Amino acid sequence: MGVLNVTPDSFSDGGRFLDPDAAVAHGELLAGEGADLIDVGGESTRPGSDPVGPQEQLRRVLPVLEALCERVETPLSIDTSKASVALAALEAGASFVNDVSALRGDPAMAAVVAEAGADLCLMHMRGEPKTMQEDPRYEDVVSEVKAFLEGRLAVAVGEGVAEERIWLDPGIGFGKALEHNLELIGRLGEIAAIGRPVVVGASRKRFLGALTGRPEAQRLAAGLAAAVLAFERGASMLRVHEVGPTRDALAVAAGATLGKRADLQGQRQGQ
Ligand code: HH2
Repeated sequence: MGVLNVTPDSFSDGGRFLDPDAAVAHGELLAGEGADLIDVGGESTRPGSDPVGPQEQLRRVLPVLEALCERVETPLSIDTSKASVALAALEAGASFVNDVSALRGDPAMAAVVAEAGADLCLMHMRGEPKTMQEDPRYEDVVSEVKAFLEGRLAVAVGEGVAEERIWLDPGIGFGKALEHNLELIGRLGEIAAIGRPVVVGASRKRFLGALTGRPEAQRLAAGLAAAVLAFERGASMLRVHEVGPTRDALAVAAGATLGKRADLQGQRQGQ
């Protein structure tokens, strides 16, 4: 999943793609690099950010979605928690709703997704972006995130969203300290065991800076390591800013996984 932030204030690329032409060109680049999905968002959810109203989100993302629909084959996702934004994006040709509030941001969201037959990503967040990084605490972060996602999955299905269209995301960096992010990646298999495909967004995030001492623009290698670890532990989709390098890293990780299986098979056959 390639990230396309049409915002003035996203944490790593704020302002770069606020101009619709620049945003469309970047979307085409992500598609050319082999993205399976392009996630278009008009609201930053970085720690400390203020919410952006639906009108302004639509003003930012709609022209970009409309143009990309014409120009790329890649499926499009709308990154929003607002039902009216999701509805207009789906009408413009998006087929995936990435809701970081997991249906808690707008009571009308589930119906919009259900009626459109769209895919839906439900993400875990502790608190809200403005305050979520103020001393987040958990007894056991993995079991708490897992219980939350199971609960939101049940709500979504109860409100008519087809279960086979639902993706789950532990929300790396959303109300989590360094050790929480590391534990969630390390024990991602427990989230995947819920039985729905898992999305992980670690790209350029602050915990990578804490581990490497590098600013956002220099966190690609750290992000690739996180993507490979998440893949190994069962992630089905990686939400990333750099699609080409991530595809390469995952091609090697997937090849090695296949190799491991072939190796085991060989051992079983006594070779
Ligand atoms: N992370 C961000 C935004 N949306 N959606 C999902 N499903 N998972 C994530 O981890 C996730 C997300 C934050 O990253 P970014 O879009 O680069 O920054 P900003 O929120 O500042 O626009």
